[in-house]
Amino acid sequence: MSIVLGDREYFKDVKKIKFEGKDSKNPFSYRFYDENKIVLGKKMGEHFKFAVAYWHSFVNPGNDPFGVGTKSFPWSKSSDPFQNACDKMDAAFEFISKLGLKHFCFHDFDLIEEGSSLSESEKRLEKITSYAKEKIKESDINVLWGTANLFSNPRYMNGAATNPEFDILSVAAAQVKNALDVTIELGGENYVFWGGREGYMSLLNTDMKRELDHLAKFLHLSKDYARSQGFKGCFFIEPKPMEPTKHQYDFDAATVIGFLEHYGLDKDFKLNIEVNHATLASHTFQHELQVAANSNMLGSMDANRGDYQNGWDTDQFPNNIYEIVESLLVIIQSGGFQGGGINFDAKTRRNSIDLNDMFYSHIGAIDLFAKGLLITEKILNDSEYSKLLQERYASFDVGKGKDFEDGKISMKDLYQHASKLKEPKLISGRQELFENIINRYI
Ligand code: XUL
Ligand code: CO
Repeated sequence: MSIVLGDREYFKDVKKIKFEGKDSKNPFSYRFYDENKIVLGKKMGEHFKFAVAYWHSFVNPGNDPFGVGTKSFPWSKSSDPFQNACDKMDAAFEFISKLGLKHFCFHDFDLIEEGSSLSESEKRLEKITSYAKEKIKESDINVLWGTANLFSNPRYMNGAATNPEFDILSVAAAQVKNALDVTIELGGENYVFWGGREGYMSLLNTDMKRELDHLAKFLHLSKDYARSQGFKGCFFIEPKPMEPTKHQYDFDAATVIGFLEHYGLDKDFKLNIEVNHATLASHTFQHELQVAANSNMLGSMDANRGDYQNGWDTDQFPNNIYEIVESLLVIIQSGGFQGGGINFDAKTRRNSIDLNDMFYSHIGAIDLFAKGLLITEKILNDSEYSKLLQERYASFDVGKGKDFEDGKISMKDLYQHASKLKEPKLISGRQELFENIINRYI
């Protein structure tokens, strides 16, 4: 059966977004994002690999716990789920290409509505995958990562891979198998596991050790299956400390790295770090990136921001230049993302109901990262920042300090060195000076 692609234009008012330079007042232009500009040795576009999140932009109509959706999308109006899915995909590809981006991320049932049985869902996924393959072929848009939604269906109320019921765990496994098949079929570059409801509400009814063992087995089986199907990409775990469960098992980067190493998953899995998840864990985003980078596991990031006054995952589009510059310092100095890129896991506010709002939000965020990268380049190349940081550790570059780093000195050697010292001189951390240098370039 030959596939006929839809030809409706959904965003008629908007032409392709172009780079117009920093003085542009055109809200449909980039002021800093110049895809092919070489910055720090690489094209801007390659540093970032921006991706649009299917769920926030094309599926979620803006419902919240107090009210139904406010956004009436012109796609997905048919009573036929396949037609809806094709319309949604046409809109998504039009939007992504008008932004001049090359990637998107999806959950299985963002692509098409879940069926009433596993086999019905599987048929639907097969159909929309064929359609997506054609859309990918006729564009230069690819899948940054795919994933399975293992948290919306009521069957997952007690978790998926960590559910106390084996039958539910196996339904989750079937769903992951299908989502992996779709990701592989579409040439997806990576696959994400966000532990949607993998956690607990009360420890009283929870055997935590057993649930963690199950989660590790589940991830091993998923990885082995994907590899057996020829998947060469990276698997990412996305840490989050809470919400929807009181305590999520993938709490933060350090917890996840410990888990991966403990269960022998550290060769295949890296991390997808999300801004608002970091702040929910009482860390800065920069901290989480650095922890991942320390273990050579900085795979990808989900870009958004939280709200200083709210204690939940508000998933707002990023707009804080200080946070982005400090984060880019970590990302660039650790050699960039391994396999992944920057997925806009962010939603426009519930009252931002125009289609144009989807453009403003993405343009603003893309430009923020581009501006941040230009600032980062200046800080690293023109300022005394790197030198000052290096100097702070200069006592480990020579003599006994170097021997210590090289593992050539014992506890007794340290004792003898200390015994010969008077009280060591105190040296300032000069935090404000470091902050001033960053500010000089912002
Ligand atoms: C939830 C979240 C998810 C994952 C993908 O907080 O971030 O959207 O990124 O399941
Ligand atoms: Co996310």
